[in-house]
Amino acid sequence: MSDEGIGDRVSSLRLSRRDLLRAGALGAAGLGMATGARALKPKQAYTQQDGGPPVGHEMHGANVAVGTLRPGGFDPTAYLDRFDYGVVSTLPNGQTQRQYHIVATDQEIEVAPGIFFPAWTYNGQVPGPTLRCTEGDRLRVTFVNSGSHPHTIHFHGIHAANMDGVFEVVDPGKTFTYEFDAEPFGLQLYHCHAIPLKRHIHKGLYGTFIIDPKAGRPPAKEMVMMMNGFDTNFDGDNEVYAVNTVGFHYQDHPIELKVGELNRIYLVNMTEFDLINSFHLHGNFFRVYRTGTDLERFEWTDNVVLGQGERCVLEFTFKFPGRFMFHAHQSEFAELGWMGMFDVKGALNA
Ligand SMILES: [Cu+2]
Repeated sequence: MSDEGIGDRVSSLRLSRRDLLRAGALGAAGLGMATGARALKPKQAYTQQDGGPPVGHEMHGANVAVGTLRPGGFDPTAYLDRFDYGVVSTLPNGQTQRQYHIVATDQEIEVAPGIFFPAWTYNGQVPGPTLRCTEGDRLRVTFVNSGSHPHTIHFHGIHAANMDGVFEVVDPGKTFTYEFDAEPFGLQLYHCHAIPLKRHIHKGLYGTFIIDPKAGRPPAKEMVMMMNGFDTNFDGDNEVYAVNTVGFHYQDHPIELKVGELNRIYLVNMTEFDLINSFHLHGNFFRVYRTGTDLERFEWTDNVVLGQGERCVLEFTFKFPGRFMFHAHQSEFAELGWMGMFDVKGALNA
């Protein structure tokens, strides 16, 4: 490309970044979430001036979120391997007990720089905290509903009917304690089951729930990835897609991996409104352990498709150093935020 061509591209990007920041600021001021959401759409990145027509050329694979997140908010990078093991004690019968405390609140969250969404949260974040335990542990989860609507926590797993978080709806200001043994081992999840379910889930009431096998899994760099989306203008369709809530976060902040090191992703799909979501890895293949409930049987592929509520454990090792994309293989989702990058360090592992 000639210098002139590069100059054109740079100046159009610079213009677009100002435009996008302005759009984001509008969103931040609560004047137009839909306006803010458009900041994620690729065509907006190539507008010559305010309201002007798109520039004649496109730049593929260069969709961006512009600006930075408000300090002090949810950090998707920290969320990757932040596990809540609860308050641990031993019961008289020798069983390990883990006590968790979860509070539902109404809280505005940032789903892309300057784009805010009025969420309902578990412990002030979307997704909620990743609860982690070992198969056979006794779990006691105290749930306080400090939100404005009735909620519950419905855990996936094997437990009694009255611990299922469906019929025992917890009204605002009320408390409920769920108590059950952790089984089976695998990658579970939890979410609100109050009705209308679609609304309570898309507002953000869900989280990952890992039950480790008693002997554990092989040592690895572990990452929790919740595929989700946000309907920022409430038209029944998502405007922003992500893993772990913030569109394009891991593109702007690549996840560092090492050549030859085992990586493990706990992948969960809680995307509302769309029938499926998917995870595709570049330059590599991974093992897929469906629901994480079997340590032996797996599928060897580079793309896995999940319906809502489905999850799987992915394991892979990089042979080559460099930057490798991971993203939804639905191009629309990828362009609206569900796009990330691994930055693999080290020498070729021949
Ligand atoms: Cu709810």
